[in-house]
Amino acid sequence: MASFSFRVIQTCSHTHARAGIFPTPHGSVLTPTFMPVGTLGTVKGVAPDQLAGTGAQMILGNTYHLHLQPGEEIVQHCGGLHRFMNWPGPILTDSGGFQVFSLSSLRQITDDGVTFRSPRNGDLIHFTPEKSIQIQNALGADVIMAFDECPPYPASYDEVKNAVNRTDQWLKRCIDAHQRSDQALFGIVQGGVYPELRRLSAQQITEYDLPGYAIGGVSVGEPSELIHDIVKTVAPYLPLDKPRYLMGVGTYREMALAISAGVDLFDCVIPTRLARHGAVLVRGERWNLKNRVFQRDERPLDSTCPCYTCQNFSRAYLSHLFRSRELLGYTLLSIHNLTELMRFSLGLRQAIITGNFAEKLASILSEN
Ligand code: PRF
Ligand code: ZN
Repeated sequence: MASFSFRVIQTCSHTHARAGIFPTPHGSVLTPTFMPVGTLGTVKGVAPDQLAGTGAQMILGNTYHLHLQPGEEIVQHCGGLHRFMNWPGPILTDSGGFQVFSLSSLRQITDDGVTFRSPRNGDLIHFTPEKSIQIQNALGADVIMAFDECPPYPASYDEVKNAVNRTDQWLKRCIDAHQRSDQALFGIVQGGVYPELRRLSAQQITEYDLPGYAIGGVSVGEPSELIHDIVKTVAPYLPLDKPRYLMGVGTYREMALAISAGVDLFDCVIPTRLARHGAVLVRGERWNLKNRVFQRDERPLDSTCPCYTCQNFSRAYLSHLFRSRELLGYTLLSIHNLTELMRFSLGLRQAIITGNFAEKLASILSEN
C-alpha cells in the first residue's frame, strides 16, 4: 500500500504559492514542477537519460494514445509503462476523455461514456470511466486521472453544467473501478468559464477524499486572462494538503500566476512542440532558429543554461541541423526547451523556499 501524502514544506507569506514534496512509488516529486508530455510512451525525440538530465521529475503518458497503440495489454505484458519505456521515475497518465474530445471524429457522448472512431483503423471504440481506469491500472502509472468531460470553448452554461454533473458521476464510477492502491487517482474539476459552475464542480469533486485534484477545462481556447480567474475561483475549494494540477498549461506567465494561486503541477506539449518547429525558449523569449542571424553565431543558445545542448553546441550548428531537418536538431532543441521550463519551475520553487517568490512573480509578470 503506497502512501501519497503530499507535504507542503513552505508557503509564501504574500501569495498562496507553496513548495511541496509528493512521494510516489517511483520517487518523490518536488513541487511546483512542470511535467514533460510523453504521449505515446516517449517524450518525442528525447531518450530517458537525456530527459532525466533536463531535471524532469514526473512525465505524462496518454491513455487514449497508448490504448490505440500498442494497447495496454502489450504494455502490461512488458512489465508496465515504466519498464516498457525505461523511465524509472514517476509517471502520470491522463484518462483519455480530453483526447477523445479533441482528436477523434464521430464522437458521441452519453451518460455511459464516449464512443469514437479509431483514427488508426476506423474501429468504433467505447470509453467509459471503468474502461479508462482499467487501462490506466494496466499501464501502471503512479498517478492516474479520472475520466472527465471537458466541454469545448465556447460552450453554453447548460452544456457546461451537464458536463460538470457528468464529470461528478463519472468520478464516482472511476473510484469504484480503481483497483490499485499503488496508483493515486486524481479527480478533475470542470466548469468552463462560469464561476458558479467551477464552484459547484470543485465542491462535488472534493466530496471524495482523493490523493490529488486537477483543474481541467482550461487552455481550451478561452482568453488567457480567464485562466487565472478560473484558477483563483477553484483553488480555495481544494484541500491545502493535497497536490493541485493545472492540466495543459505551460507558459511562463500562466504557470507563475497559477503557482501564486497555489497550483503545484503543470504539463504542456509546448517545449517539445516548439522544438520540432525550430523554436527555442531563451530566458523568457521565443526565438526561431530559421532566422539567418543564427547561421554564423558560435555562442550557445543560452550561456547560463546547464543543458547538454548549451554545454556542447553552437547556435550556428543547431541552425544548420534544423535547416537540414536532421533528427539530432529536434532532440537537442527539445532538451534545451525542457531544461528551460524545468529551471523555470524549480527557480520559482526555490524562491518560495527562500521567501522571495512575490518579487520573482512581479518580475516575470513585467516581462511576459
Ligand atoms: N481533462 C483531461 N485532460 C486534460 C484536460 C482536461 O480538461 C485539459 C484541459 N486543458 C488538458 N488535458 N482529462
Ligand atoms: Zn540549454
